[in-house]
Amino acid sequence: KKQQVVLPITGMTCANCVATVERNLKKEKGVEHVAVNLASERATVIFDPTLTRLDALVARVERAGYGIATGE
Ligand code: 9UX
Repeated sequence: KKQQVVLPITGMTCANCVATVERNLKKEKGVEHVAVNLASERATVIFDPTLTRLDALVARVERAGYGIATGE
């Protein structure tokens, strides 16, 4: 069963930022679809939970230089 998460991303200010976040999330094994929206500052990710997990997706975003918003 596929799993979908919506990650609130911080630090994205331009279209290149969006592309960077997308590219890095797509590198993760098991990631099947990524849609990053600049206006809403959210990344929607569909992935196979037998191949990866939320922590790994968060780590990808952080390693790319962006953050995950908390407590919104
Ligand atoms: Mo353009 Mo996005 O310099 O960091 S890539 S703002």
